[in-house]
Amino acid sequence: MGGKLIVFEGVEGCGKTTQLQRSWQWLQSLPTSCPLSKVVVTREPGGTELGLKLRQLLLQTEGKPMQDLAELLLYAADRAQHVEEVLKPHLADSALVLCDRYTDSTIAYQGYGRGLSLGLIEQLNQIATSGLESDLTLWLDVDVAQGLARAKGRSFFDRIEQAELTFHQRVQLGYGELAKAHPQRIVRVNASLDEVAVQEQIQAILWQRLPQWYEGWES
Ligand code: T5A
Repeated sequence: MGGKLIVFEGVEGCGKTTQLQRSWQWLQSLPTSCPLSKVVVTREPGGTELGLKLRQLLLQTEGKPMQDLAELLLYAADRAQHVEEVLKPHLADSALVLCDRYTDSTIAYQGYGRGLSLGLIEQLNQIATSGLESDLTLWLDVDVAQGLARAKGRSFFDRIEQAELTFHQRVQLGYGELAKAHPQRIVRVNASLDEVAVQEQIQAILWQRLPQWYEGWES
């Protein structure tokens, strides 16, 4: 595949959606001589029509509590659809794909957060993605309480955001472990700073990676 997959990850309120949009705008603004065919923005859950319905089910606060295993399988279903319908076609078309959350979210949230088997999750991730990994994952690392305070600033606080603090702390621990285990793929960004300072770090990382990915890229 000619394209590259860049994933934005982190705990609630880490600012990934904000930074993904800013990165998209910056990449679009680069001179046309830069060899990027197109830059695409997508997300999990909810990057497809089916995924939007699954996202609604996953984040709604009404009804009986969702079983952890049911939650895991719904995220896997969303991913299986997203990989085939969105990611693979765009990557085959040499796009640079910016994705809000991917496989590491499931390891951090359902594995470290809910305590489900990491081996099972890795197997499911493998099945849902048919082995498609990110080329770069930007882990926006922010203190859990700081992130939740940012998220609380919005009117709607979804089912997962409502989980107890210790759940979010386990998720954060999961991201730390993942970053240690995959130092090439996962790069930590200090997300406790203001939006501009966070974006500067991301641009510096991308500025290093792009010439490695695209022949003829002048940095
Ligand atoms: N999930 C997902 C799983 O459990 N398993 C999985 O496999 C997957 C794929 C939905 C939920 O699904 C879970 C994780 C999530 O709980 P989501 O749509 O990514 O996933 O939901 P959120 O994490 O809630 O994402 P959000 O888009 O809502 O939050 P972000 O991306 O962390 O933050 P953002 O950019 O929207 O910013 C939040 C607020 O902070 C401000 C923004 O203006 C905004 O108000 N902000 C800052 N404030 C100060 N300083 C900065 N640097 C700031 N950056 C942003």
